[in-house]
Amino acid sequence: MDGATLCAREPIHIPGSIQPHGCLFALDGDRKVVQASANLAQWVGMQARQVLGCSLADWWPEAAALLNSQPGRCAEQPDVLPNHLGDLRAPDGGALLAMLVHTSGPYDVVELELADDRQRVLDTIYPLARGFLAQLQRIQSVSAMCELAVAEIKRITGFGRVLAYCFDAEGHGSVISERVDTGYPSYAGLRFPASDIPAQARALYVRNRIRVIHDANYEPVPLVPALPVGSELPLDMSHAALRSVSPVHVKYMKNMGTLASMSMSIVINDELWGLISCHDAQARDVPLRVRTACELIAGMLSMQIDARVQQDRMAARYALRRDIVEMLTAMAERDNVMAGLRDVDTMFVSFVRGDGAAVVAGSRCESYGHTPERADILQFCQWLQESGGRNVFHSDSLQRDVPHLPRLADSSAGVMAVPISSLHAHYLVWFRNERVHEVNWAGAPRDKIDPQSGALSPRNSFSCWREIVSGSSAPWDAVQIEAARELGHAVLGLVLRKAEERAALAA
Ligand code: BLA
Repeated sequence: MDGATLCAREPIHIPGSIQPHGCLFALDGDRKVVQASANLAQWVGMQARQVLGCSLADWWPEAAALLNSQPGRCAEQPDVLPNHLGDLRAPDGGALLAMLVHTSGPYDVVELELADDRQRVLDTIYPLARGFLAQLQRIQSVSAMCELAVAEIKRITGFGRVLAYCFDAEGHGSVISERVDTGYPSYAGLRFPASDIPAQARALYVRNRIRVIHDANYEPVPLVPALPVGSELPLDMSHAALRSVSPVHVKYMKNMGTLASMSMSIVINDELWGLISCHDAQARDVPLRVRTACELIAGMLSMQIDARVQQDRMAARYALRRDIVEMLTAMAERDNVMAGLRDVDTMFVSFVRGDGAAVVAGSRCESYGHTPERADILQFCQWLQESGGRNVFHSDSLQRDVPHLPRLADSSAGVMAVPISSLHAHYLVWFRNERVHEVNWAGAPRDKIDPQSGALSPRNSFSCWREIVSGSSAPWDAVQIEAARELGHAVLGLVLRKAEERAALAA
């Protein structure tokens, strides 16, 4: 099993414990306590064992009233994310506590932490959200949007390092903006390997969009009893704000010199596009109002990035369609596809950002720009035809994906081919040159196996480790692949129509 699979097996949603900066209890459908954190007494003056099996209304009527006062909370539409219902004093009259509630399976999960001053909440969050949104809307580029969000979050949280990073197709994350205090190493421009955040954690962060760890040296507080009363399954804590975090990740933080962290998800189209990550060398509290403000900022940022990405994609699609129409017109004016493309050869090559392109019809091949030898292109198309693929074929590494035709990779690194006949080996083919580039990793991205446990452990160093990537071209993006497919279909239609016209004339 590889390291990433191993990491993805850790059931981080059922740690059976919480971080100690608050307390938690779970209620069944009758509002009776079925499980509580062992530190309950410290927060509400009652031992976990004392309240188990008791109805909330009996031991803490104010909390039961607050829970009932929420018109939005109903069985049909449960709140799966912690919702701040309000503030109240503990039954023993202690500190003012903020009560957050969410639904997990058959349970209502109540979390309590120190409340914020209400007036400060109104004074800070609303002007901040309004100001941030106004500034955000004036910005065009995604990186400038991230810059703004990072600066704003740094200002309101005071974390020593705040950065935004976005994931690539393989799940590696590159730091696109960063603000750091002096004394912190900078991670700007570095790439963090996908294995730093295993798959189950990514899936969780799409739903649960903010996570805080006050102190990486914390002692987890167990839930009592280990399973909710009357259940054989552990409490699913996916959405609990106080959920105890994976020990592997705690080790990672410490290796990074981070004692406190907060991260917010940037979610686009239900996918984790990136994260804003905050670090501090010292343990620190993050009050509820600050968390809420940061969550809002990350939400607004996600929406604005989404809008920008969609607009860019539309513009790219529009430009490609314009080229398709022009190339089809040229082909329609000529007797055949080859002659038509000859008239628009520059556009044909640059259409999907190729360095060269070829049109192949059986044993004939015409090529433009930088391509392999024609004989090698023909051999490649023969292979495509024999392997029966009627779809777009694309690769950013010929040496990896087409190793049995090594002469292709000698002159080009990437290829995309689309069939233009349903019977014969007729193809449009684009080639891309090799792109040698440097990747600056935040520490060598090698799996590190713990010799004792056999488990993968986080790396110790995050300083720049340079890799020279060769043997591949720039990747073909989804809009380009789609456009090639469209052009292929349209040419196929055109060829058929011309054949029909010829048949009609001959008849
Ligand atoms: C979780 N790893 C995470 C999280 C981040 C990172 C942000 C989310 C938890 C949080 O909000 O703090 C990684 N942190 C980063 C990165 C940066 C950063 C990339 O600040 C960039 C600046 N981690 C490993 C290995 C494993 C691993 C080898 O390095 C697996 C064995 C696991 N990471 C791991 C797990 C979690 C995690 C299990 C989930 C933690 C949890 O939510 O319980």
